[in-house]
Amino acid sequence: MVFDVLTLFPRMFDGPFSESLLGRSQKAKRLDIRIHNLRDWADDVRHQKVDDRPYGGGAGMVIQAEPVYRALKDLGALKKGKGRPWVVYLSPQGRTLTQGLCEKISQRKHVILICGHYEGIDERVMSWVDEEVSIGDYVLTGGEIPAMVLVDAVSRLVPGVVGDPESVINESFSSGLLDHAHYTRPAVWKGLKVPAVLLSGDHKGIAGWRKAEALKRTKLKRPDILKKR
Ligand code: 4HQ
Repeated sequence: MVFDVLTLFPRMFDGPFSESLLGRSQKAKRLDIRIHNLRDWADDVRHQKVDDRPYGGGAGMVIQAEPVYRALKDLGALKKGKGRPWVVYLSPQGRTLTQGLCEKISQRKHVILICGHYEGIDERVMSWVDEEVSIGDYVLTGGEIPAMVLVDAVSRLVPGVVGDPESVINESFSSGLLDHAHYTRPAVWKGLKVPAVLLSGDHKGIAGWRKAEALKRTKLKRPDILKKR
């Protein structure tokens, strides 16, 4: 899967994408995450200015339409038909990112993410945007962290990124329930015991306990999820 990220702050992505599963999967060519500096498409190559004051006045700056348009054009988003990348703009006005939406996006081969900063981008580029996505109802300083969240959650659904496909299947939300509790050695820690069934080797018993546990937790912590199901 290919992600092209358009941002004014490319260095913000250095850490999160170079470590762990995402780092490894890029080396293994399962993922190609390309970070682009929007300033490379600036009108004014010398000063690389890509923002300006908002028409009508008010606080902050607005990212101009032209650099975003040029970037989208170079990345193949303006052509029509199959093979055209899916263009996502991260903003609080978007559809809330859920596991379901991540699954839908993970079906795409090529996704372009536009990270807004300051007050956002000139509304006129919205005609090239396929989908606006929000990571939740709070205001961030820019779309970079939302883009990282989306790339992370979508990437782990790409075959091979998570080594054992079982861990993707048994995950919170995939089943419509929260995950069950987990324990590891030692079997007794500060007097606290691991539930006996998990040490029993009884696979049916363990599966039953986990299912019941997941249901109990979901009822207790996220009754809203159960209602939706
Ligand atoms: N921002 N989910 C404002 C967000 C956000 C969110 C990104 C701040 C866009 C212009 N994006 N910029 N929440 O708060 O996606």
